Amino acid sequence: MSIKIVNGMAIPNMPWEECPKGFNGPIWRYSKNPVINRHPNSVISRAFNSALVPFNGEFVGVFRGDNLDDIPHLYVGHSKDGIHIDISEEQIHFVDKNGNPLKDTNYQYDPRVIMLEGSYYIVWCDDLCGPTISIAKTDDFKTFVKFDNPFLPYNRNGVLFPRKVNDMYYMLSRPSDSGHTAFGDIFLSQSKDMTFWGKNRVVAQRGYEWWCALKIGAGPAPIELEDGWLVFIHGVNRTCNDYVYSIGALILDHDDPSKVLYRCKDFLMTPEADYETVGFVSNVIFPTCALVDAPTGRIALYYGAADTYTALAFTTVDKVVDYIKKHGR
Ligand code: BMA
Repeated sequence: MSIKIVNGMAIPNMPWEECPKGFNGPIWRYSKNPVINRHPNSVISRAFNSALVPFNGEFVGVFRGDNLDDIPHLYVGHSKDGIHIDISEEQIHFVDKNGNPLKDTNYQYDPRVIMLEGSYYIVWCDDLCGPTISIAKTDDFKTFVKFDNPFLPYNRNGVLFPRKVNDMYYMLSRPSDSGHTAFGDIFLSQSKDMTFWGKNRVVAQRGYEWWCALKIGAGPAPIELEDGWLVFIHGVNRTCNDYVYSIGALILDHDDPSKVLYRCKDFLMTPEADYETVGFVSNVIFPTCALVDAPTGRIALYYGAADTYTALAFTTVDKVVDYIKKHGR
């Protein structure tokens, strides 16, 4: 491994499969995908666009579960191996900073889980008279303390950096409209306290390339490298049959992540497997979580497939960074 992961940890028990012989792409699918099938429990019809972290030698996560009325809520899930995941049937109920229960919002979706300063932060799309970003903090995945409405609507995709940069918390987001949003660019916002966000910068706009010509948005929490931040993204093509979501990547400047050092002009992965091309929303792959084993540079990338399944793909930091640079613009 030649590229060093900074502030990373060893996750020797995370899911892993070697690249299949003869496969030339930058990311390869887990041979036993999907890892979460339809109806993972009695209250959830589909669980996808979700995130796991290492926790006490095992894994814990926050999952988007679309209920039997199609409305998404957030659920805690536990796993010993990152593959067999036991999702709770009781949705997460948030409390305020004094521990008082908050009224459940109408829906919650696309959670990211970020380890930061020894705690875990959940960032997701919430309802505040329309979709926008919420943030909560937990130490035990039992009590989730919600910050006081940090973002205005509409914004459906928030991703926090795993540490302060220049003494500020950094958030990537994708401002949107209240519906299926025929536009989307990645912005960076800064905060001293997780509640008041500003100093907004445009990081990357939808592309000339067709796979990301309609919108782009950040995926999992950025991965810190010695000289940059590796960010997996989703990119959307508008075809005559509807939106197609692929996975791409950016490398942002280490000290000023509003600057893009490399942007991969080609997708890293596009919907091709049956569980990606056929489902509740066909032709969608949406990355939301990356487990990274710092000593080996192995990356296990979790993504929602067809808004129906949770799937897994693998790469290494060397392989993907090399690909981004060779296919960069
Ligand atoms: C996006 C988000 C995701 C969803 C995707 C495809 O805008 O709302 O939750 O996976 O659309 O439907």
